[in-house]
Amino acid sequence: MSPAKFFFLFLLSGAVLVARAQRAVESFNDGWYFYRGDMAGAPGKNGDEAQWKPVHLPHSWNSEDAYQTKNYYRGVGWYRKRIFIPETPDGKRVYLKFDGALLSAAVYVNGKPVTKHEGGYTAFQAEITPYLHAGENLVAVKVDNSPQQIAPLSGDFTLFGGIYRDAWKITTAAVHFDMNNSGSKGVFIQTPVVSEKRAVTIVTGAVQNDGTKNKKVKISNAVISPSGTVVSVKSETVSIPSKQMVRFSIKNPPVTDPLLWSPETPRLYTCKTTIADAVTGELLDALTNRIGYRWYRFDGGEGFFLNGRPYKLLGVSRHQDQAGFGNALSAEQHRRDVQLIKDLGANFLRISHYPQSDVVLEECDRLGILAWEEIPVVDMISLAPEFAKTTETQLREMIRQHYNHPAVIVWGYMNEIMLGTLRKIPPEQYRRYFDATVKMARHLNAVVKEEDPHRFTATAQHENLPAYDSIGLSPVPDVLGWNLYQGWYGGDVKAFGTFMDDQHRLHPGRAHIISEYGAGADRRIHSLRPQCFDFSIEYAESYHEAMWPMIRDRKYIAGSSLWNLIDFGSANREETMPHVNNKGIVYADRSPKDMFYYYKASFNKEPVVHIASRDWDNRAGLQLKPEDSTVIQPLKVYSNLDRIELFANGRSLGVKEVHNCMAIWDLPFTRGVNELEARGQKNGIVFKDRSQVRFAFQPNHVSHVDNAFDLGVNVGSNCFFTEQASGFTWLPDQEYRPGSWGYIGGQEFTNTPGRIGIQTEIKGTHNIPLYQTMRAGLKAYRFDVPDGQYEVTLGFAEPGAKPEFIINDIGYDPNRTKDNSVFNISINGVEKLNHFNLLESYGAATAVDRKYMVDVKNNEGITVDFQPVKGATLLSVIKVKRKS
Ligand code: GCB
Repeated sequence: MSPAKFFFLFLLSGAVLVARAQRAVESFNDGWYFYRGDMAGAPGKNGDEAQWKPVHLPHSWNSEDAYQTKNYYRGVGWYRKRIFIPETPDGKRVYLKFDGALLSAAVYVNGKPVTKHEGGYTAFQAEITPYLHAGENLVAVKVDNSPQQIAPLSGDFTLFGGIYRDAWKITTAAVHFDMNNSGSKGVFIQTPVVSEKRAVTIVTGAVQNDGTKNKKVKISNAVISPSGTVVSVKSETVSIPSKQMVRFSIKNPPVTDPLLWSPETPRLYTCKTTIADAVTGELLDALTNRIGYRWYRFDGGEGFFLNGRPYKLLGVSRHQDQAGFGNALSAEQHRRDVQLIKDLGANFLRISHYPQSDVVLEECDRLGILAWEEIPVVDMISLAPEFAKTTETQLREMIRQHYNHPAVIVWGYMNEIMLGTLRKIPPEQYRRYFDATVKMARHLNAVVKEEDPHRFTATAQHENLPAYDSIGLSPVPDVLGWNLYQGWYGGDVKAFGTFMDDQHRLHPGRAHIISEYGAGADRRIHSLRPQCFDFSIEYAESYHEAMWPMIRDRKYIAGSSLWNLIDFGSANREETMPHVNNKGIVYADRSPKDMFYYYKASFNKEPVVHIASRDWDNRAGLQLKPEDSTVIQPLKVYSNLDRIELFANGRSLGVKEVHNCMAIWDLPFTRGVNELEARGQKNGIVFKDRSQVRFAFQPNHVSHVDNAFDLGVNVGSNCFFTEQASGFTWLPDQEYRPGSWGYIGGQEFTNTPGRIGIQTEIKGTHNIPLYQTMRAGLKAYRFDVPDGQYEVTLGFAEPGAKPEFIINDIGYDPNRTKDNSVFNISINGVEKLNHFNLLESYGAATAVDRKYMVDVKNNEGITVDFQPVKGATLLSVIKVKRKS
């Protein structure tokens, strides 16, 4: 029997025979009680359970309020749990490990402080053996998510408080791997030399002897191939005095002809590291890690290389929350998200803006997704020494905890660090902040190199170039990430290409990743004439369809991670979906938006055919002439096949060539359900997609409408708006023409030049976007309807004072404000509202609706007249329903 094989069998049998002595890992998630707020004496035994709520980890106290208000609870929360121990652990050591508690935590056992942790996104563990006694013990954890000198100081994401990841109880023998190294496993695997011929594995770590006697131990490291064969074994024997720790470094014999790891072939070796009693052979501790043999580099001119070949990083960024859960996601929820990334065909994930669950990294290893992971130093730094300290700790913890994941290629340590600095710091203090920021960047960069010399460093910077370049920040990291939003927060999307080409020309040696780009997309909003910042699905699609080819075709761009995979919680945002950033290509419930399939078709070789109508499967359209039996609207199919044929209600609309992974038809929709089918072929095999669109007709000519007439208009907007609850669609606004309907006079209102509407949360409605757009200064709104009785609904919102500062809104203008409006309204000459003062009666940003019954006689139609008293007249919504 070969020594390697013998060793493996030994490991297996050892595991069975001496299982008692080995480490036991057990979840510590159940039976907790939670109290929101601070409480004197909370770590002790108060018998006050009635005030506590039973919870199960992962848990966040902001899973609801942070999706409803920007003033979500940021403060202290206590967790308590009783544990019963039949007898004090005999020679064993007991540890508690918390995978994540945001933002800081303090652990107590039986009323005594055990450990503190600062940083909401890295794990921590502590030994509790000395605090335990036989019988009942009480574990208490104080968690605090109020602002502290801990990154992030701010950011476009919610700081959901709580013990929001798993907790574990780990029991070890007296001799064990180091349990006191920044929440890591205490064993670190390096593969410093990898080629197609050979791969070198070095395992370093430390062994602690907590026993009362000196111990001679054998530390062994076995590398096991993906098919289960032991391919390399190496051991060393060391003596460890009682209560001492000894470091080790084992260099295994190289693995020859290694099976390489890559996104296409994510082949994982297993690395089993053990400690055995050198005299009796008793197995004392064992750890298993995964190895992926791969090598890679970045090149300023040629982009990224994996295993010696040019390789484009096709990627997404991901935040870790889900509406309804906050950040308290189960392992299964995290796995589902990584699978989604794989399904997309991506090979790269920017784990933004903070370290995420180890499960995410495990899945990246397993599925083959290269990762950039970063610490949450976002928007700006603080000059306080505690901030520097907690930041460095977060960085070291992230690296040590996720060191053994082959998926990781880049460690990041700053995101848009000039954005907050320039916006929040008074100019006279700029210099101090600039200097401190550069100093911190250099230091953090050096910390990464010290911790992990084999990986690359990165920062992500926003478009404001001079800020980063002039202070010397841009050259610090190995890889420069760019968060670029031309075509969203302002400017034309095409400006992206020229911007990057300039950068490349100026700094030909720099490696670039497009670490963010994206556009908001709200399923309820659609447009046939999409515009920047209208939040329509169609604008976001056109933006991505323009961006991706520009990235793809620039060889010097190593890759990209679009912003964002999933709509995520950002309590401070007040766009069409307040408290959510809706730039996801997937909805919060993880159902894909249609544009997911644009990327799926672009990233994949396997055939994709997707009718891009799922986001708009309940449409309405304007019937131009009363006799028209169809209404024409565009219908797009995303595909990576050469040609697609589209069928509507069984009739072919012809074959179209696919360009940039899409083909578009002018589709004559009929009233009611339209059955659609798209077909393409590859190598003689037919690939199909089917979907349905329900279509409602709305008349342009209204002089003969019957009782079914019910027409709503999204006044002041180019967009259709479909109410989720009822499926009713409001049409885009239009100018009045005789025989038809529309506004007379005025203009679309915005309080920010270049924007559409207002970005302020509107109170009192589920249909916020309807009220965020409006027409100001209009004279009248007119419907040329026939005589009869009608219900006329008018909807308003007063934009009022300037909106609150949102740091990530690059287009934010601190001066935007509006005088409040006072106006009169009459319908067909009858006064309905006199000195209507929205601000005074309802307050700003509040949806106000009025319904009126109107008898139309003598072919007068309906005219709603607006007469200003002060400021401009306003209208957000109008709806006319024929009653009889
Ligand atoms: C950025 C930030 C990110 C924001 C994003 C946005 O550049 O890095 O945290 O969420 O922009 O959507 O504005």
